[in-house]
Amino acid sequence: MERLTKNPTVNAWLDERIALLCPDNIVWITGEKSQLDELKEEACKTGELIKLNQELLPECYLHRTAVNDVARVEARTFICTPTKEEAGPLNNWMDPAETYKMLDDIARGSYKGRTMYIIPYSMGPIGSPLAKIGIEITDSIYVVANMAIMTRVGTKVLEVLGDSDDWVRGTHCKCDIDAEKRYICQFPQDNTIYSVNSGYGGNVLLGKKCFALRIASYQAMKEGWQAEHMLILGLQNPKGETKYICAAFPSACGKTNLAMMIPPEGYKKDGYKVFTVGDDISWIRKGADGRLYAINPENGFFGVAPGTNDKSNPNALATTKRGTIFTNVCHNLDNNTVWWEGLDKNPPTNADDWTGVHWNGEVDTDRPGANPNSRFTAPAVNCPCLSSEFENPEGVPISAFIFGGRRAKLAPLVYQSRDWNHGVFIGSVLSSETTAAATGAVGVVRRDPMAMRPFIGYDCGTYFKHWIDIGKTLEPEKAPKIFNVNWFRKDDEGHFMWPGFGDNLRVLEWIIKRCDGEVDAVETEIGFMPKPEDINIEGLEDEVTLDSLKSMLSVDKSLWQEEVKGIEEFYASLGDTVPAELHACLDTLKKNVE
Ligand code: OXD
Ligand code: MN
Repeated sequence: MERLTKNPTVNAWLDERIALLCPDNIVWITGEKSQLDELKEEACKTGELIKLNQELLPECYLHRTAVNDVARVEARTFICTPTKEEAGPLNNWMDPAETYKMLDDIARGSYKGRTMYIIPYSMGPIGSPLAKIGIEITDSIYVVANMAIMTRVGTKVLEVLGDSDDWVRGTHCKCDIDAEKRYICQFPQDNTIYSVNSGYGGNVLLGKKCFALRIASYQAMKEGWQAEHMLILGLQNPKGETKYICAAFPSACGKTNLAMMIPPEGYKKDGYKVFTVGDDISWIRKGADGRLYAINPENGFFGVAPGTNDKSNPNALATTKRGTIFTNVCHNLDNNTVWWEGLDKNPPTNADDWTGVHWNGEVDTDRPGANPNSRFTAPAVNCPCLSSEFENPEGVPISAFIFGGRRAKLAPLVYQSRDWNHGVFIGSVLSSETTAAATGAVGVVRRDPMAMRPFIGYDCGTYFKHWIDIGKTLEPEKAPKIFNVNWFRKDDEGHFMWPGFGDNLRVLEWIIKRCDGEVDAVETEIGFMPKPEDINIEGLEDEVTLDSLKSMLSVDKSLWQEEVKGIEEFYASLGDTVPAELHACLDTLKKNVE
C-alpha cells in the first residue's frame, strides 16, 4: 500500500484495519479538488449521488439514504468505557473488549469489492493550538464528500500530525445498512470511534458528534478545556466593537437560525451586525489573558433543510447555493433542483420525494416531499455573514454563555445567573418540551443538560464537576456571564409571545449590556432579570407590548415548585457525582420559590 505518512501509529492501525476489512482498493484523500471531483463523478455513475442543475446550483449534489437510516440513533449509540460508572446513567454502555470483538465480527471482510477511503482531517483550523486531528476510514464516497465540507481534510493534516499518537481513530463501514446491527460506538480512553451499518450523516461523519463532542468532551475533561454543543456568534455594535457569545440549545430549537440571524431593521440602520463563527459545536479554552476563547472545530454546516427559507434564515439558504450536498430532500425533476417543506409555497408538481418515488406536490397529504430530518451540507465559506475570525487559530474571546430550550409556560424570556456556579446549575437543568418533529408525546419536558445529553462522552455528574472546576480557574470578571433564554413562551391562547428570529437580537443586546455593566437588573427568585423597559421593543408594537413583556418576564412560583421537583428527580437519577455546588443551588431555588 502507498503510504502518505511515516507515522508509525497511523500505519500500524491501517495495516490492522486493512487485514480485517479486506478492501479491493485503497485511496488516500489528499484534499485536492480534482480528486474530490473525480470521486463525485464516480458516485454519480453508481447513483450514490445525483448531480443537480449546475447553472442554478453549481457543484451541488443530492443523496438519498436508506429509508431505515435517516437520523442519529441514540438507542444504538454507546460509550464503551472500562466501567459502566464512567459512562454514567445517561449513556448506553458496553464493555470495550466485547464491543471491539462484536464490531470486528460485523465489519470483517465488509470492504471486499469496495474501496477503502482514508480521510485525514483536522477539527479546527489546521495547526491551531485548539485543533485536533482524526483519521476516518470509510467505504462511502458520500462520507468522503461530506467530510471534505465539514472538516479540513488532506495531506496537510498528516504533515501537522507528524509522528504524534494524539489522533482519533475512526472506522466507518456501511455493511448492509442493517438497522438491527447498527452501532455507533465511542471508546474515549482509546481515542476510537467505530460506526457500522449506517450511512446517515450524524452517525457516519465521525468528526462531528462522535469526535467533536463525545470523544472531545472526554479529552477536554482530562486536559482542562471544554467541548460543547454551542453555536458561536459575534455581535458588532455601531461603534464597530464585536462581542462573542456561545449558545447551547437542544436540537430543533433554532441554533443555526440564531447563529446566522439578521438584525431587525432599526438595528441594521444603526449599524448592528451579526457574524457567524459556528452553528453547532464550540471548543473552548482559557487564553493567555485569562479569558475563555472558542473555536468552531467544523468547516461547514450540516443543517436541517425543512423550514429553512428566505425569511427564517436567508443566510443559510444563500450558503446552500454552491458546493452543497443535499440529503433526503425532494428532487424537482423539471429543473433538476431541490425542494423541502417550508422552502416556499410552490412545491414542485413533477418531482421525486426523498425516497425517490414520484411526487406531485401533495402538500395536503401526510406524505412529505422531503424527510423532516433532511439536510444540507454546506461549506462555511459560502455563508454571507461568516465571521472574519472564522479561521483565527486562537479562537474568539467569549463574553457570554447562553442556554435555552422550549418551555411554553415556565422560563422567562431571559434571565442571568447570579454567578458561575449558578450558571452551571442553570445549564445542568436545561430542558425542552418535545415537539411534533420527534416521535412520542408532544409537550413532554426532556432534561437536556447543556444541550449535551446525547453527546457527553462520560458520566454526566462528572461533566458538571468539570464545568465547576473550569470556573475555579477563572477570575470572576474575566469569566463569561451565563444566561438562560426562552424564545418559546406561550400565552393562555397558546400563541408564541415573542417574535423570535432577528428580534432575538433585542435580548442579546441586553445580555451584552449586562456583560459590560451598562444596565441594571432585578434580582428575582431564579436570578437576575431585565426591567421590562430595558428590552427594546421599538418597532414591535403590533407583536409585543410592555405588558406582554412583563408577563414574559414573570416567575410563576407554583410552576417553579413543580420544576424543583423535576430537577430533584433528575439529579437523583444522575447519582452521587452531581457536585455539591449544584445541590446548593437547587436548595436555594427551592427556598426562593416556596
Ligand atoms: C445536529 C443535532 O444534527 O444536534 O446538530 O442533532
Ligand atoms: Mn447539534
